Amino acid sequence: MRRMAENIPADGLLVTVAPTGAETAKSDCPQLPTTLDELVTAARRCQDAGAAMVHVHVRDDAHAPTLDVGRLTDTVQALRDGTDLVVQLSTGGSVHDPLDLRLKVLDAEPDSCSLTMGTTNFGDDVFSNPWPFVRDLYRLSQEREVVPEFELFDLGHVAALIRLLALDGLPYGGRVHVDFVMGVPGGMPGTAAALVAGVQALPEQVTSWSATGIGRTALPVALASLSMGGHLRVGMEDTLTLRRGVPVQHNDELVARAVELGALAQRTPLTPAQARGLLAVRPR
Ligand code: KMH
Ligand code: ZN
Repeated sequence: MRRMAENIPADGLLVTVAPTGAETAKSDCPQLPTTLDELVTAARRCQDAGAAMVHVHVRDDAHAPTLDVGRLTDTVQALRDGTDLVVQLSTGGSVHDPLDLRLKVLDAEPDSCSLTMGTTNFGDDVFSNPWPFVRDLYRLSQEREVVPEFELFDLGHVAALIRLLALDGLPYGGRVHVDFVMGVPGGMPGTAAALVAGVQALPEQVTSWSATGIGRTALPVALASLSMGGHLRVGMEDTLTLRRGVPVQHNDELVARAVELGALAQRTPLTPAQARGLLAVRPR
């Protein structure tokens, strides 16, 4: 792995929060932040608890996932007004979103965007990321100067990342940040063994990596990531319970737990400004 950016403490821990996602219905989880006000409040609380980046899925007035560019743009602006967080928009959307709309997400001018490195079975559905789409989205992110976070759901996605970087070069800003999304039914399991295999396979251009475990794999993945010096993503997109029978009420509970685990591993949460340096996002 290449050297980290200047002025980023070696013990720094990037905590990303994914507060909403596209899979959980508001009716099943009324505390899920789905309105703009709820999202900004949740993001602010998460920043206060130690998060430095927010991974955003937007909902419409009926609380259903949407990729409406007007809403995405307003959301980016509201998060910039209400927090200092690095704003990352999901280009994954929901499994039902068409590829052309997913490319349009970059019109909302986020700091960062997710970029999944291949198609994966996703529960009973398919999360479609054909290779030509991956390349189109990557080249668009370079053109628009938006820093991608490469989402790796499977070991094959690491191989695809190696191929992409060889063909199309480095992202805007020159740093390469990846996130292992583990424990999706159909993707790699949320285990320490799978994470070790993924990290060992990363190309040398990668400058930072984080991991998140879906559902009950959240804790094993977080502990495995910390044990290897990785960063953490947490949030209600991925995990709705703190432990069996104890629902998450606010995303900042998950952020606070990540910070506590980090403290045990002698890691200090990065500030949003430090995260901007780590990821080399464009100053806006
Ligand atoms: N909602 C999933 C189908 C991303 O945000 O880029 C895809 C997802 C990944 O959440
Ligand atoms: Zn997402």
